[in-house]
Amino acid sequence: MTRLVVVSNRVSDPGPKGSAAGGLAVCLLDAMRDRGGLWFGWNGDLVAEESEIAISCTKHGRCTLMTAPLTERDYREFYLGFSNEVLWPIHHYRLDLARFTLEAGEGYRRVNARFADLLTPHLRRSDLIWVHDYHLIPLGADLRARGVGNQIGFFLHIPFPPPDILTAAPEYERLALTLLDYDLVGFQTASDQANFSRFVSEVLGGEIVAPDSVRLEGKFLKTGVFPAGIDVDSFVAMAEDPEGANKIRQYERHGATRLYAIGVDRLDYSKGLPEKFLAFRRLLDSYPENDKPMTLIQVASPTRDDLQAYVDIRHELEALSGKVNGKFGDFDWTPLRYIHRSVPRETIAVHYRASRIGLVTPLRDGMNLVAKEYVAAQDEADPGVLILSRFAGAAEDLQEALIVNPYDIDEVAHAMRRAIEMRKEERIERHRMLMKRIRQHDACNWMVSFLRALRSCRGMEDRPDQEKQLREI
Ligand code: ADQ
Repeated sequence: MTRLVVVSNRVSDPGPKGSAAGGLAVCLLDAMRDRGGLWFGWNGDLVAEESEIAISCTKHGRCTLMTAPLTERDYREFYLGFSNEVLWPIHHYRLDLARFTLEAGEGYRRVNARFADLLTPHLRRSDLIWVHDYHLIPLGADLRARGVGNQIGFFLHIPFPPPDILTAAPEYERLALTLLDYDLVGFQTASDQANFSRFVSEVLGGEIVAPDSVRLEGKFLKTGVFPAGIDVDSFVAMAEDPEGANKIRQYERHGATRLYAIGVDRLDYSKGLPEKFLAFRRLLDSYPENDKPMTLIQVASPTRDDLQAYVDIRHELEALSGKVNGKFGDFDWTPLRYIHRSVPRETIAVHYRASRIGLVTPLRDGMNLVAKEYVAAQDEADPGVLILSRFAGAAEDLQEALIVNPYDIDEVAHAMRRAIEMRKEERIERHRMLMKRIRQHDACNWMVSFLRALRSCRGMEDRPDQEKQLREI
C-alpha cells in the first residue's frame, strides 16, 4: 500500500488535541491523526555541533514521527534568518522587514540538503511525499539530486505575492526554480496560484500552459488550489462542551457586559493586531460616555520572540491595550482583555462560542484557520458574526462574513457596530452559509484533494475507489 510521507519544518506531537498552536500544525494533525504514515522534520531541539544530529523515531497510532534536532547555527541562519527574516516577511508583502544575509541563505540551503540526506535512506519506492511550507521550498530538488524518483508534492501555507515583490529578494529566482522539481505545487487561493504562474512566465521566462500548469526548460509542473481547512466536527464538539459553557456563565456574573468580541492569533505582525486594537478603540469612542458596548478578548500566543520585529510588536500591543483600558476601563469593566500566551484549544472553542464577534483581521494571511474555527464553534440557533479581512485567503471563500479592509480602522469599527446590531435572522442565515463552506473545505478534503491531484500527476487513472484508498493510507 502507498505510504504517505509528510515533511514539514516542525513536527508536532499528535497526542492530545489541545496541544498545538499554529495553523500548519493544527491542519496537519487534524489530517494525519487517523490516516497515519511517516512524518519527518525538526523536533524543536538544538545541539551545538552537526555531528550530534541523530534521528529519533516514535510511533503514535498509525503515524510514525521521525525527527532530528537542528544545530544552534541552523536555528539562527535557516530558521530565524532565512525562513523568518526573509521568506516570511516577503511572502506577507513586508519587504521593509526583510533582512538578507549570505549566511542565512547558505544556512537555508544547508538544512534543506541535510533534510534530504537524512530522509532519503528511509524512503520506499512507492511512497507519496508531501513537503510543507516555505522553510522547505528546495527540498524537492534536493531529493531529486539524490535520485528520489517518487511523486513529490509541495504545499505553500502562506501567500504567494505578485512578482514585483518577490524579485526584490536576492536569489528568489534561484529558489523559485527549484519548485519546478515537484510534481505538484499547491496554493491556498486562486490568486496565489495566478501570482506563481506570472512569476514563472514574467521572471523565469517559462510558459503558462494552462491556469493550472506551467512549463520551463523542459520541466512541466502542475499547480492547484487547495484551501486548508479544519476538522469541523471535532471543533463543534469542543465548543458544545457543557462544562465550558458553565465556566463562561461564571465569568459573566462578574462582568458589566455580556457581549464579547474575540481574536485569536499568533503574535505576528502579519495578523494586524495593532490595527485591530485601534479599531476597537474607535468603536468605544463612537458610543456615548459610560456605555459599555462590548469587551474584546485577544489571545495572542508568543511566537519567534528571538526576532526584533516580534519584540517590537509585543511592546506596541502592550502599550495600546494599556491605553485603551486606561481610557475606557471602569471598576467593573476591563474593555480589552489581552492574553499573551498559548491557550488549550478546548478553552478557545468555548470562548469563540460565547463571543458575538469573531474578529479576524490579518493584514495578509495564507488562509487563516481561526476564521473557520470561529464559525464551527457557533450555536446555530444564535450565532455570532465573523468579521474577516479581505487579505486573508479565507475571504476568497467565506463571503458571508463581514469582509473588511483591516487597514481602515473606521470600516472595521463600523463592521463591529453592525455585528452588535445585526438581527438574529441575518446572523443565522450568514452562519448557515459559512458552515456549508467550511464543511466543503475541511481538513480531510484538503488532504484528499491534494493527494488525489498528486497521484494523478503522472497519469494515474482517477479510479472511483481512489478516495477510499487515500483515506486508508
Ligand atoms: P498561522 O499563521 O499559524 O498558520 P492560522 O491559520 O490562523 O495561522 O492558525 C492558527 C492556529 O493556531 C489556529 O488553529 C488557532 O486556534 C491556533 N492558535 C492561535 N493562537 C493560539 C493561542 N494563543 N493558543 C492556542 N492556539 C492558538 C499558517 C498560515 C495560515 C494558514 C495556516 C494553515 O500563516 O495562513 O491558514 O498555516 O495552512
